[in-house]
Amino acid sequence: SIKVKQVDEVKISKYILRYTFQDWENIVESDVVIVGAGPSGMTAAYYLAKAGLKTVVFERRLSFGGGIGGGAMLFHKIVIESPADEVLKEMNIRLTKVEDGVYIVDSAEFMAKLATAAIDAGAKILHGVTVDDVIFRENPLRVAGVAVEWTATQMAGLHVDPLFISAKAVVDATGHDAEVISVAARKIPELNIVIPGEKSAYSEIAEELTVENTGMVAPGLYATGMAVTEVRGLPRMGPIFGAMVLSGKRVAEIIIKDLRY
Ligand code: 48F
Repeated sequence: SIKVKQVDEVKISKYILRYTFQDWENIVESDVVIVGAGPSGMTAAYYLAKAGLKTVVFERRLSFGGGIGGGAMLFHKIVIESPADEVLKEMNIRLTKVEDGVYIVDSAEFMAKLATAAIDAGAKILHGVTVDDVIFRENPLRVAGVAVEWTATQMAGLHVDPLFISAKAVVDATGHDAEVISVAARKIPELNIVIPGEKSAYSEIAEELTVENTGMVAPGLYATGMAVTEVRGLPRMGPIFGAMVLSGKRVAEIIIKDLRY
């Protein structure tokens, strides 16, 4: 018979609490906070962590991948175009070539391996946590971190104050709603952030425009992925994901440069 190590309930609880709080104490002072574990956020996390930056991803849900899992109308294939295939190949994600520079990928493999790549590079991904505000500082005016709350607390509508996490860079990778940039625009008018909102689909041009417009929105605050289309008034592109990956890579490169890392 298999001898299974016996661990009592008290020990189980103590180990979980001890190591959880060790992580949280470390995370409260991060280099980079990424909000959202979708394709753009996890790609950014991969490159930032790989460069040695202390990177944490807060994800509202209990899953990885954001819009990857839903694919297009729940179909489990996603289109990727060059040069994003190079990033996926680096993560051992298998691609099927459908024409020159155009590939098909399985959504489950894309989600799982992208998350694995980010975690293996050293990024911390925490689930069930919602970012509902930012921290700011004056002289110079900048975003200096985020406020976090349990998603469950928010859903229950309980009156609970958040915890604060400091960061040298905050990345809005929340997708179509650009939630973090929206709250900063509303609550810190001095940042002069104007959000025109996303346009209807025009896939051919939307991909490149999204990557090109990726970057800083205000000091300390960056946009990647569909948050870029919302904040810059660009068209959407639907279930082609090359720009999400390339935008994640680009925001990481910009932050690495800005932090002179
Ligand atoms: O929506 P999502 O996948 O964003 P993305 O990286 O990619 C967009 C594509 O999936 C697709 C598309 C491409 O053509 O149109 O929509 O821009 O991932 C965003 C993640 O952020 C989480 C959300 O649950 C999702 O997993 N999220 C959103 N708001 C918050 C958040 C928040 N306030 N706090 C924490 N997580």
